[in-house]
Amino acid sequence: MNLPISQLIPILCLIVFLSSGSAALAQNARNGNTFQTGNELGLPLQSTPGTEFGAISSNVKVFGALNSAESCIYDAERELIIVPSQGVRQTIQENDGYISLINTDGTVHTVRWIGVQNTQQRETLNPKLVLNDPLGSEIAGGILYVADRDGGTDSSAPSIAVIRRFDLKTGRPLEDVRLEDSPWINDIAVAEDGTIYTTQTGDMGPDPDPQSWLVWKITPEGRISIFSVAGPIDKPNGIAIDPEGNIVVANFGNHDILTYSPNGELLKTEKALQPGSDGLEILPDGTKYISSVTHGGVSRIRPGEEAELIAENIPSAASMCYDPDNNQLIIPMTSQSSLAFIPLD
Ligand SMILES: [Ca+2]
Ligand SMILES: [Ca+2]
Repeated sequence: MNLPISQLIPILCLIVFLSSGSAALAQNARNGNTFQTGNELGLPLQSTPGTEFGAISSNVKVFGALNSAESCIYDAERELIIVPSQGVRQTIQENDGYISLINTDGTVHTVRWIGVQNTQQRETLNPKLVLNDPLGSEIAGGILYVADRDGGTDSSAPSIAVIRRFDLKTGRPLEDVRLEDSPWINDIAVAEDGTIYTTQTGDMGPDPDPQSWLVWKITPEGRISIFSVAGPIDKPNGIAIDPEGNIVVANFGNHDILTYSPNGELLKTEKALQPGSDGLEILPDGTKYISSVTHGGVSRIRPGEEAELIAENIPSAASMCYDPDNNQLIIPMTSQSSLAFIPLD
């Protein structure tokens, strides 16, 4: 073919256009569908281009939304309670966890904020969304942290602890932290400098190995190490940072509530009124609230005082959170897929 240059230019332009178009298509296929959060209650449930969202009428109150929720965390910016649901076990269905936004009166704001997509749709998202069996949750530095795990789908797929991170504003998944040497983690706390502490409750059956009871530390640079193992640590569950920046651990295995300095020195041992601790919340004045997941009571320990029970017989009282705007504790009752609210005085 011997064409004059004036005829070649449009053909070359067309080739460039087509090749850039196919490159864009390939890029889109690689990137998958854009990650989106779910809408608050209304229609449509998920943002759809070209469709206007209509919020549910203000005279409609909705309750429910949860499925085996183990923890909650108060989002002071939104004035909403963030609640991760585990869904079913890994052996039944992977990646079915989701995160709800609950109003402070217990009504539902958003059933599925993170995790509006089904398992198959999540595979194609960019960034990809994975939320398997989320347990403890925490907010720090504009990031939502959730203790989760991968694997555990059958005996050939070992369970590995993973800390999921999400941008608190947009809900977009950020980089995970994988703890290759831990099968699963329970609760999570983040210090002011960004250091993450997380509990590995470990062996709970007869003849347990105390070396499996430990607290992990992850530096802001991502270095993973053991903060504390065995000793006074007995099946650690709840973890929180106190107003002095110390690390407080609630043992599931006995009554002890342990306070450690950031360099790992045991500073104080207090006692909850019941063993089986799960939830641990520390208020700005240093008052500790501890829920027993096995005995159903909530212990309050005011600084320098003995523990007192402020509520009893709450079924599977797990990793609670505190709402300072309404001065109330919120307790996920995992086995009941419900939230308990306790106004404080
Ligand atoms: Ca699940
Ligand atoms: Ca817990």
